[in-house]
Amino acid sequence: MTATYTAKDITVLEGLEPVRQRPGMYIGGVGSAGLHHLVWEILDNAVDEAMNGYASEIDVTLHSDGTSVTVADNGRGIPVDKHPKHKVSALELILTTLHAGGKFDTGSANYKTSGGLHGVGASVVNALSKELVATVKRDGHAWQQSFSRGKPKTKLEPLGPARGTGTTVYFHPDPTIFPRTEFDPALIRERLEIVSYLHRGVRVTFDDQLNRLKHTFRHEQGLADYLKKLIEQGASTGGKPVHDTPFLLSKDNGLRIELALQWTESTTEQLRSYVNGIPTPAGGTHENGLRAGVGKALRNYIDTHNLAPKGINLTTDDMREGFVGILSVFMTDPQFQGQTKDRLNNPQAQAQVDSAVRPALEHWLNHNRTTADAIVARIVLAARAREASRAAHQQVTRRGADAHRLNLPGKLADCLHPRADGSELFIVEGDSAGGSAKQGRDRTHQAILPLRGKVLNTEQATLSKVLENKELADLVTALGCGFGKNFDLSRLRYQRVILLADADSDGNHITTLLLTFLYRHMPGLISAGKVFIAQPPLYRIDLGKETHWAQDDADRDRILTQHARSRAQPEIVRFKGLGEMMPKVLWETTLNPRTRRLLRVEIVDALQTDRVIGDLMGKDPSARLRFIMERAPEAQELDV
Ligand code: 28F
Repeated sequence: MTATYTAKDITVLEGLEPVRQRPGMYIGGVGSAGLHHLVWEILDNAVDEAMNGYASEIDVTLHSDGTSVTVADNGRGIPVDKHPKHKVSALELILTTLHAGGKFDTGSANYKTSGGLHGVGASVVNALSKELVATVKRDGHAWQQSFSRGKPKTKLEPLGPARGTGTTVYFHPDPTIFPRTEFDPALIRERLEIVSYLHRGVRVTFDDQLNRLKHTFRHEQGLADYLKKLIEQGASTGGKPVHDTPFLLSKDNGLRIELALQWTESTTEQLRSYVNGIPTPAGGTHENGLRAGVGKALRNYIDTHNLAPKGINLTTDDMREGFVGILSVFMTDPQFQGQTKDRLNNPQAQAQVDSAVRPALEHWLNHNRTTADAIVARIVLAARAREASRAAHQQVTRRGADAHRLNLPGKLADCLHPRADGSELFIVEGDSAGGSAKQGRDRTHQAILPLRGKVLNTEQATLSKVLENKELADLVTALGCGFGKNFDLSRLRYQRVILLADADSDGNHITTLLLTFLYRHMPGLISAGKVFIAQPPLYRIDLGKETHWAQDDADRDRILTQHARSRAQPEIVRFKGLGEMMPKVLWETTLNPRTRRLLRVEIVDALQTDRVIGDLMGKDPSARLRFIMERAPEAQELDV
């Protein structure tokens, strides 16, 4: 039974001066993150009221000035009765004194975090706001009190009869404390959406008056909905789930734990964890407990049903590959570590999560055998991939630097001094082009690897397909630096990797496929600036004794315009393909470091690249169509 608490229960009283003297101590800093902590603090109080079962709605407004916010809940309303000793209302006490924990509610464990960055209480927000107005509806009436920089500007004033109950807090951060007071609507929206996932059933609305957008979030299925969203997001970039039904857990054993997880074909692990609704991107003991619990449950299942493949040992890393999960724990007195307090430290959380997850997951695996076997197959695949790339890796390292003793692909025409400065590997499309390149190159520094036809589109292929593809396996061996988890830039056998394909759309397609493979499986090669695209000429333009080379139609027209006045009649030859070129011409125009033009491949915006590659190369044709239609105006040539 919940004892009703009122003003008399507020004990420890401290002034707010220290907060304005050293705000960083209370909100981590006065930059954008600190500014947004003011929102999170007030929001957490409303969420707390919802978590304790008294509020079902939370409404957040970013006002059109973009620098003030209102948060409202339909909970019980902060008590307004006068404190017997301090002669002021509970509301005023709560907003003007820095008292330890948050609200005390014996009904359910009080999950308010105490101390540190989180749960510093609404009083800190008050101290750091040039204006704050609190409105309370309870006992059939409404009350309001205004503050400035933590000090009351008015008494608690009755606003007359009111229907319903709840608390509303409007605040405008103090520009003398925060250099910049513009809020980020996207950040607020994202956090509110997560609140609606972590607290299933609570209706969270966001009225973004700055952008005139209104959002409503409500997820009865909580984490299951959250996981579905993450899976849908990842599905187009190789993250298709390997089983339909996710594993869901909700349990209270000293701490409350909620979990949703699913395995996909992706090669990365995606785990989002929260403590009392607060994100812990740096992980912590709760995540360690989850990994331990999952590892043990899977190992027990595999051993019980004798599913371990012969000759390959399965590691916890193999179990994490393709794993997508959301872990949300609620506990009293969480301890956060690190400057930005984004890691959970409580030691007992590890055992508590582990002992909740392991038996539940093991039970689920044994009662969903088809799903369980699909998950085990995914883990075995990860193990095979790891073994394969390790074998390729050892292949290279075992034979040391001496390229000739390596069992390099037969098609590779290696250079005399791989690994030396200036050593380059040209990946050339097609055997005929490969022939011209082998003849025209500088053998000391330039190696040629001809690739037959179109390489596999790894964006749409599962990991096993990628590994079976001979062309890509040859490429990995020739490069020598492994891929995926085993990528090791220091093993790269050349200083530069140059993609050389015909100057037509087929060539562009090959280049894109290769870039997709490199970006997905050895992004380190690209981010180290090792990958280039050669620019072979599409036209040769002879003007009298002069010869000019054009990359494409626009280049050709520019050259012709430039020499419009020359008396000589221009002779134009269009190259059908690299294989058509005399080796000497290929050397002069494309291979010779002194005369050629190379494009260095760079990842400017990883997120954007990830999305574009996913759209362009992934399974979802509508995304590709959208991409093309959006860029059609700027496309010079569309080979359809
Ligand atoms: C917009 C932000 O801050 N909501 C809140 C409550 C409700 C109670 C409470 C809050 C009593 C004396 C500790 C009401 N009735 N939204 C919010 N809703 N605080 S903050 O009480 C504070 C305690 O100090 C509340 C009965 N018990 C608790």
